[in-house]
Amino acid sequence: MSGMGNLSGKTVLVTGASSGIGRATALAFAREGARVAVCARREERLTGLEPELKKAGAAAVLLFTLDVSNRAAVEKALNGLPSEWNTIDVLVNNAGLSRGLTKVYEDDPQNWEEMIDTNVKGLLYVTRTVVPGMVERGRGHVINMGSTAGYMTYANGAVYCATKAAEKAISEGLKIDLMGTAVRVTSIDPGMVESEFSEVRFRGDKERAEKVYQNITPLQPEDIADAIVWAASRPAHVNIHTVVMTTIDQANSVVFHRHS
Ligand code: 8X3
Repeated sequence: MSGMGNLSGKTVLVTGASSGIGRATALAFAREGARVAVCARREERLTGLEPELKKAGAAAVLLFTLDVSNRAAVEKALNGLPSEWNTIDVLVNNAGLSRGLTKVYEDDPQNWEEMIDTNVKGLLYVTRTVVPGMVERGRGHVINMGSTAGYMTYANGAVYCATKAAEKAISEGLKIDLMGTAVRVTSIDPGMVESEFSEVRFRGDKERAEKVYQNITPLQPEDIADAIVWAASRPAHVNIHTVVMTTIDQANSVVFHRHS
């Protein structure tokens, strides 16, 4: 049922909303009757989302292009939001990516820069710009995308795992920093999710990407969106710190069950 819960009419910002978990999350908030602002780097992928968000039940929709790793662009876009959009109630720091699956001592440093700039610095830039308003208004919720990768490093994934370990530390620290305010902080930490994640990691190598999900039943972006909406819809005095979730076929970063 849309528009009936406590998210109805709330203003939600989802970064990296053009695909995968971000897109599914934007649609899930739309079904709750929220006012949904979405941003991503790829304008053409965002445009198609507008009618879908409206159809799903969004009370209002705002789309804008943003590369969260560009600090000046983040400040300009988020400080310049139209007045009816600048009171963000829920920020979903979803934008993120992995690049490469390689030994550190053989990797291309460009991969590290993209991951650290987006997953760590991008998250910080957006948070730094949005959270002061939440503190001032006495309400708000920051939901960060973590990963099981932040708990246990896997082979050839040192830097990606490091960015998610950083996300975990930043979420914990932000929660401490916000003590005494009404602003909540949640880290949603999934394992393997079937999205464009592996295709982006392998720079478009679909065959290699498909192998990642072969003979397992991965989580779907909608499963993560469910958890995000659940965390956001708890009563105001309840702070969900972390949600660690995997497919039934995954135990941790490295233990999988592959069907024969
Ligand atoms: C995504 C989880 O294990 O595919 O963050 O890297 S994993």
